[in-house]
Amino acid sequence: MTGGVVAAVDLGATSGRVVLGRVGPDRLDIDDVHRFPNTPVRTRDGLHWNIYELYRNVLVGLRKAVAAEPNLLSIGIDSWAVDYALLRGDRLVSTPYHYRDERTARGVAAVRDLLTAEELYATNGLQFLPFNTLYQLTVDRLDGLLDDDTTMLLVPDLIAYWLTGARRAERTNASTTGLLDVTTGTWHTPLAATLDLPPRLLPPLAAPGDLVGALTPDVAADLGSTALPVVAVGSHDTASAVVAVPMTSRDAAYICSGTWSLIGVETDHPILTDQSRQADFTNEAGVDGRTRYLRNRMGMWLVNECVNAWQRDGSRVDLPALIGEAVDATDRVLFDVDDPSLVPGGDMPTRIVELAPGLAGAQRNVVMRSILESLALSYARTLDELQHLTGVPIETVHIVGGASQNALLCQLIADRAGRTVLAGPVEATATGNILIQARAAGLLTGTLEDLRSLVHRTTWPTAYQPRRTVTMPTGATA
Ligand code: LFR
Repeated sequence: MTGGVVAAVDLGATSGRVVLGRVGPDRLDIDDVHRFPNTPVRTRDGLHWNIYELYRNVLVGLRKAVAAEPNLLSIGIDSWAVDYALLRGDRLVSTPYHYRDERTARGVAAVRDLLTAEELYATNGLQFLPFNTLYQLTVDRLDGLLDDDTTMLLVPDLIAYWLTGARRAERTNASTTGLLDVTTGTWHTPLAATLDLPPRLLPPLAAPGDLVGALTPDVAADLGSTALPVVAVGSHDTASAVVAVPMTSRDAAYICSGTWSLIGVETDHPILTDQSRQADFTNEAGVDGRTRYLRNRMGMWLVNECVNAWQRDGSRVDLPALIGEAVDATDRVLFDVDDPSLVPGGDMPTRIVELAPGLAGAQRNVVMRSILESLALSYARTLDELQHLTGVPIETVHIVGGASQNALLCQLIADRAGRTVLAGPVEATATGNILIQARAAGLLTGTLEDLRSLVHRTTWPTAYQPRRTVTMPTGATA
């Protein structure tokens, strides 16, 4: 086969999209067919994803995809990680909570009573993130929600189940639950037993490229399609994004930017040293058995939450214009962008001022410049740590996703990291999703390096060279 079309469903924390990927040995074109907001909802029991609205939009998007491309070959689904629904039979008994919901603190405390941080890291290789699935499931267990008939489905697996009736746990996303054995890539049953999680809670695993199932007759009729296959991709959005990072060597690092920035390298094996655990680096499962050795850092959440807060004040905020004004801002105050106080939603500008009192009463362009400089500083430090922990001399840093279009941030990262930054593609996650489907359909062959070479040949990353040695401005607080 020389060319064909697949559909990717990509759900991000603030928006979702359904895109068509037209792929051939020298072709990789992506067309949006449907974009929609992802707006969480707070109810009396906490902060939830609006999962039915997301699914409704997935169907709208797939209908448009089928109408535009009657010869569609397959569908692949990815989303943010860790969050899940609980089912008994076909019935949803708990809709997915948002990982920013406060309830996870109880789960963290309960897990700590059962296992030390050392034991957990040796088992699952994950950095400590209070919202990892095992903490959330522990809250469910304490609340009496889990019995022997309960199944957990992560968000992309839930969508795939609704489309096909097949219950699988795609491996890259399953690795973010904290319940996967980091060395074998299979469910760690003794760990689940220690946490008192029922044995049938975790569905059978699937690997990227595996067939999940065909659309049920009802869904196919609704979409106006044949019984199209749903194919497992790197269903963790970061896993798909890493597939599409146009790295040409193993000593390149990546920054996958969205609400979070995931900063890391790809390795053949997990790194489980004590030093790595203390530095809080994670070993998430990548596509083709690779390891995504990375750290979560603050991403565009800070910028977006500031814009939301300013808009709540009634003013119109033109973000590109504001970033343009930030280029000329000479004042800035550095602060710790990774401070846990910045993780929940709410009044972001006030919380930033608490960390950076020098920003009290500052113009918005100064706030924006301070955020971008502080993000760049955090990323530069993380890249140095990454180099130290892996022993890999990192010379090039690829930035993909939303922030790859923010020229000021890309330049600041190059300056502070003293490394070349290559920016793009912006739609890395959807691209990675498409590439794995295309390989499964036989449109492409080869290793991840071969797939990345196609990304390299068809997209043109923008290069940013470090400009000078950066000195800390006076009044810097970090
Ligand atoms: C990025 C991401 C991160 C994960 C966070 C929460 O979208 O998937 O990789 O740590 O969201 O799920």
